[in-house]
Amino acid sequence: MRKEVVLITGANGEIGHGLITHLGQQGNVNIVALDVSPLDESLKPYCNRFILGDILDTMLLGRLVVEFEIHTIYHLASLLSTKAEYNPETAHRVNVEGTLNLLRLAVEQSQWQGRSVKFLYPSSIAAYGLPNLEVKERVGKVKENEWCNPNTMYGCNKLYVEQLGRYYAAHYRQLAADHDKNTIDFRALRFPGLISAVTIPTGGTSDYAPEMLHAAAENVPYACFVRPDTRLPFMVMPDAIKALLDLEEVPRERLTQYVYNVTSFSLTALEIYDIVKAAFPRSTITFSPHQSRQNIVDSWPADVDDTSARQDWNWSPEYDQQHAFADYLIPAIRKRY
Ligand code: AKB
Repeated sequence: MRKEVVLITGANGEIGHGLITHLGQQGNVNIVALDVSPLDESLKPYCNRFILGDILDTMLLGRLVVEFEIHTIYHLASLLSTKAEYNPETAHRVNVEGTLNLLRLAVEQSQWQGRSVKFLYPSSIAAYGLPNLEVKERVGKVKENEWCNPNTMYGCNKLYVEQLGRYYAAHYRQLAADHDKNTIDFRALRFPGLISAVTIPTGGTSDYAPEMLHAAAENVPYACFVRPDTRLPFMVMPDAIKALLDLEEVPRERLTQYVYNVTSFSLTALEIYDIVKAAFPRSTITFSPHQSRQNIVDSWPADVDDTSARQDWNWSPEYDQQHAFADYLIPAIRKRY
């Protein structure tokens, strides 16, 4: 008999860390983790198996089918927005072709199991693209189907994968005589910028917020790469994990869409600076905008409308701005350094 497991790709990433730690501590699922770099020591006790490998390696994914009965996939592996701009074609391979490999794996698993396999996918505010700052300020909160004209390879990849997920869930091989409607149960979240007390992201463009906070706590000078008035929506990592798990749990018939915005609070870089300075008065933070990265952040919305998630599956973040900094980020980061 094959073992029933949850597969988590991108295990070493920020969300991977949070998710594996949370699921591992609950202890009621078997976790198979996959990443291109060796698994972080802190995650080892929570994983039943770690596989060092690439999601582009189809032989490796094929071997997973032989060994495991995968009922849920959290496909977290991705090249983030800044990194992706340094090699857009590589980003496309990892973010799109890699995801296609996982979608095929999910289809194969669902055929073996005679039931649909849940596929949880973290999309992003990078899927949006606003033409200029005047529009960004004017539109405020954006809905899922508005302003989907991303300016980055990462954003294009996220938007396309959302569509691929919808296709695999509803129309995959629609002309085949044995066309099966219940192949993949695809569910995606458009996350805002994420801030964790435990890990520092690499290669993102919303990273100035966590970087500012961690650098201040470590007493290392930090030059913020966006202007003080730059506004983005954010969420702390425990709420990102909560959103993924809440969405995973909800019965399919309650979901009216495949992709949901989720968010918690919206802040300017200056507001983040003020909070960080108040907590770490000796920190040295300056603003030194990097024009190209600034342009990317300027094309992302100042806030998102998560009404659909609130209505369909009672989404609500546990941490508002005050609670996020005062009760989670600052105490945990202070302890860490
Ligand atoms: C990035 O900056 O690339 C990510 C994101 C907003 O998806 N944090």
